[in-house]
Amino acid sequence: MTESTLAQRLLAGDRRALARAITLVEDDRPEGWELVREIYPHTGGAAVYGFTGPPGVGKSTLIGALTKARRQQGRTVGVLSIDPSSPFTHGALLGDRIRLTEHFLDEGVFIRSMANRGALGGLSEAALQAALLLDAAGRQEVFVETVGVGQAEIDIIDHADTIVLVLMPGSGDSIQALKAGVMEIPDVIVINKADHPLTDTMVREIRGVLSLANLDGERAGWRVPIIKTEAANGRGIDELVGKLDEHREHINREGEIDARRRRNLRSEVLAIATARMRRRLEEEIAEDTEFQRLLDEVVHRRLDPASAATALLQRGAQSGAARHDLSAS
Ligand SMILES: Nc1nc2c(ncn2[C@@H]2O[C@H](COP(=O)(O)OP(=O)(O)O)[C@@H](O)[C@H]2O)c(=O)[nH]1
Ligand SMILES: [Mg+2]
Repeated sequence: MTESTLAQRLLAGDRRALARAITLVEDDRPEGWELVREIYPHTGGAAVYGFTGPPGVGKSTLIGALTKARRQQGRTVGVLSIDPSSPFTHGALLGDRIRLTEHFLDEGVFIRSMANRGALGGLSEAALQAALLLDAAGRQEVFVETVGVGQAEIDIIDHADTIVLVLMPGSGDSIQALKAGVMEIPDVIVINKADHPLTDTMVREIRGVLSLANLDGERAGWRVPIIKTEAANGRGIDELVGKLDEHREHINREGEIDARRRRNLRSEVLAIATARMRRRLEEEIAEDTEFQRLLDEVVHRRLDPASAATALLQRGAQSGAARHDLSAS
């Protein structure tokens, strides 16, 4: 199979081509990056939603319910799960009662779990590429699931058009999430498992945290809604779908989506460049005796780390070694 055929098949929406393409980027294969280069001009059409929150709150179940709702609207769906602890496997959400078999059999739904592999910039970067592939393949709605916020260098969640923070009542984890300052991140907050008696307490707590952080007002004309759902039985899903659509309308108005995407792409370009520079530097010093001597100086407290870093960079600049082509991945 030549690259161009793969790209053509992908652009035509071929699911097998899509699966193969995602494997290429997941494995950090040069053909994968080439493919993304080729299809990139055809991306930007998908609505990308990021779902984040502690494990077990019901993100996957929620995405399952949203997938069903979107299919009923006749929209095609792509799901990317970057959650090593509860991956989607064929026919089931691993270790879970919720079956997504119906979706796996539906041509209009493409579900993929991404494992932790050593791609440049890590799993999140691979996931970003995968999201582009889904987009190019014509998936209208792309749901991305990740655990936690802000751990990775390149955080896929930052690249969604709409970020949904999912929490559940009565869990210490959720309170942790509140404390971790993640409240600035979401566009929509979902309290799932809302059949729990502590749900309204949780909603009040979150409102409190939002107002303490001065986030309870309008941010760029948008007030973050808190929505109660029971993903497992579909309760609240209609309201969530409505809010997601409202948010999309909001960001589409006045070009807010362009500003958002520009900001995200800026940080992605910087993150990839940083990862490459770091890799190049690591390669340079790997068998460098002079660097070892420099390090000895630091270890023996004759030179401080910052001065050693300055010396390392100056030396690189002088030799020109660090300047050579950073464009190859
Ligand atoms: N009681 C209740 N359980 C739910 C609800 N939504 C999901 N669950 C269950 O919570 C568990 C974790 O769900 P999952 O979607 O895997 O959470 P994730 O780790 O955030 O993706 C599963 O056993 C689900 O069946 C809900 O609305 N109510
Ligand atoms: Mg999950």
